Amino acid sequence: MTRALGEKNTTHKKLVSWIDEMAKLCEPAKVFWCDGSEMENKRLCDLMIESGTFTPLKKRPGCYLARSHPSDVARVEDRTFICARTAEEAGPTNHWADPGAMKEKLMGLFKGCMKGRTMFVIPFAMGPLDSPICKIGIEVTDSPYVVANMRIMTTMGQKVMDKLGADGTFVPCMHSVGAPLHPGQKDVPWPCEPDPKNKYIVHFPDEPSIWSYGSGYGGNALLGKKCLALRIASAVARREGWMAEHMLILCLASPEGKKHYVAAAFPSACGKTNLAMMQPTLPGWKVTTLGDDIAWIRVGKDGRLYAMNPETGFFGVAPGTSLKSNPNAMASISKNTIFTNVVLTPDGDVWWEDMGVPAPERGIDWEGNEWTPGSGKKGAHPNSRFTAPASQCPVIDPDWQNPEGVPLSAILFGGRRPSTIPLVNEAFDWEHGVFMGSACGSETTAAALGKAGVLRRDPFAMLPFCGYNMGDYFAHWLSFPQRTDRNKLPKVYFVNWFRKGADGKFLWPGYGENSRVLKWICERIAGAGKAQRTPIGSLPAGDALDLSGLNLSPQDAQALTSVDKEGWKKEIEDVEANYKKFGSHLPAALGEQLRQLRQRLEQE
Ligand code: TSX
Ligand code: MN
Repeated sequence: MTRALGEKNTTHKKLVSWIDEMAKLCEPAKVFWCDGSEMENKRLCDLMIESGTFTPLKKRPGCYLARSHPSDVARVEDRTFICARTAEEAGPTNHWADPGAMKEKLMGLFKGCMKGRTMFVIPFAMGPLDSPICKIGIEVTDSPYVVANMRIMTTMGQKVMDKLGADGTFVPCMHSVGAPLHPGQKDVPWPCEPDPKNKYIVHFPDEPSIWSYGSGYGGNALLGKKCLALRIASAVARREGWMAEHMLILCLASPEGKKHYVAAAFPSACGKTNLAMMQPTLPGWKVTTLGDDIAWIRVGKDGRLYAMNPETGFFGVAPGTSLKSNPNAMASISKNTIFTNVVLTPDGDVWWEDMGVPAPERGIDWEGNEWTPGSGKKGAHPNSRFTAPASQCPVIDPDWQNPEGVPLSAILFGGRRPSTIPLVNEAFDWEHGVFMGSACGSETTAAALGKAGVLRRDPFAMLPFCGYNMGDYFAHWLSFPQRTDRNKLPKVYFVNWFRKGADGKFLWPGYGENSRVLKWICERIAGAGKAQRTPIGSLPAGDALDLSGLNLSPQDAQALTSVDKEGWKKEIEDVEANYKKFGSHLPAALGEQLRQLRQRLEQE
């Protein structure tokens, strides 16, 4: 049997009838069932070259540049909704909307929204197909750009359809750019809804299903990622007894070859992708990468926590990515990569700010205009991106697609904290670790929305991604000692690469030197590393951090690993103020952690 490109490729009755129903609603010119093949991808990329969406890059095989509409450059948090039954279930950190009223609104928006366009049906899986927590989704979209990106970021195509079979379960994910094409109307390179008030990123965690309208960009449109693998998955994981987290996963191997798997959560602009692919400066130590953004974590048969990356690609921020900050990311994007909103150079390559190579004399900026480095304007958008296959990362871990995941030795939380917070702090126990996660936060950088230089609490780096009441999410984390032997749980740490001295300069060199911190963590896990017990947690003992060959003054080393008592008193007040918004949903155990911390500090 041969099948023509785009023809139906399933016998799944519920899926076929849902697609029929969606086609009736959206009124596309045609329906295209994706199989994920090389030939299909080539066809779609050629069509996008023709429509002006894609510019092929002469200097990089299999690479394309896309420029978005200037109004469609980032996730739209204020247009993101959780449609739980009650506002209380969505909680104080989410925008809630009544499910019935929102469904009605969406029916109106999606009515005829794909006129003149092709409706693509994308079968995708988050996680290896034979993982016990793999989830299959079907994304329906009128954007070929979304298809090409989903092909890199997820397990996508015929193998997923085959796994789904005739009656498997899937998460319906509806997406439209919200720009129907009327007869005779000329298409644009990046169709979308220009009115920011008319975009909707909507989650129905109880069904579960996802509806996204008006944006073609990243997390708004690639529905497997933030929408499914974090917001929906976090709600499902709570019901099923596992965790969906905004975490990188790495493997650290010691010179003796002992492997430790570590998951780490950081708010945005802390260099999560850089840490995931880090090159240790300590001789003999090796880092391999399992993921840079999302970790699904469950209790394994042996009672340990196993982490798995549900994605297959990196959707990374381009500006700042260089051979210096992240050589492994630079190698990952040398081929088969989609670039969005970066500079096009005259020789058919890409460029962005802080790429570590001289800017071209002239180029085309992210808005499609002639650009010179002297113009005073940025050439690449600060949120410009690369979409690259994880398999192309030179240090991808051999177990990155192991369906069982990898056993975690440690969980790290972190943030951009210029003062008070030490370089590394080990939690006394699981509950203290959950407290650290709940107190996670970062000083905003110029690139972020709103003011720069103010502390924003971002519990577990999940503020925009938790699909239910965050107080209940804290309680879910606290439930893990009841799900397994607490001695088998990973140790928890809070790290801060961003402490500054009185002169306003970073005290810690960061990047590959962070291996010194990871080494101490490994030694602690092995039971050897020395620590000083302080009121805030266990810090490295005076000589416990390997600082050999580092040009770090004893005063700076001391500042990085000691307790700033006055700073911590302020910290406690701020965490307590942040806790207030959770009301009765705040677990008593966290109030207790706060009380004990305050007491320990006062007893000093
Ligand atoms: O990614 C970063 N990491 C983690 C790397 C494995 N960044 C970049 C953050 C923006 C995305 C860092 N920036 C890190 C870090 O550990 N540390 C810093 C702060 C810093 C910046 C520049 C220097 C040192 C520290 N440069 C010099 O001292 C020369
Ligand atoms: Mn992220």
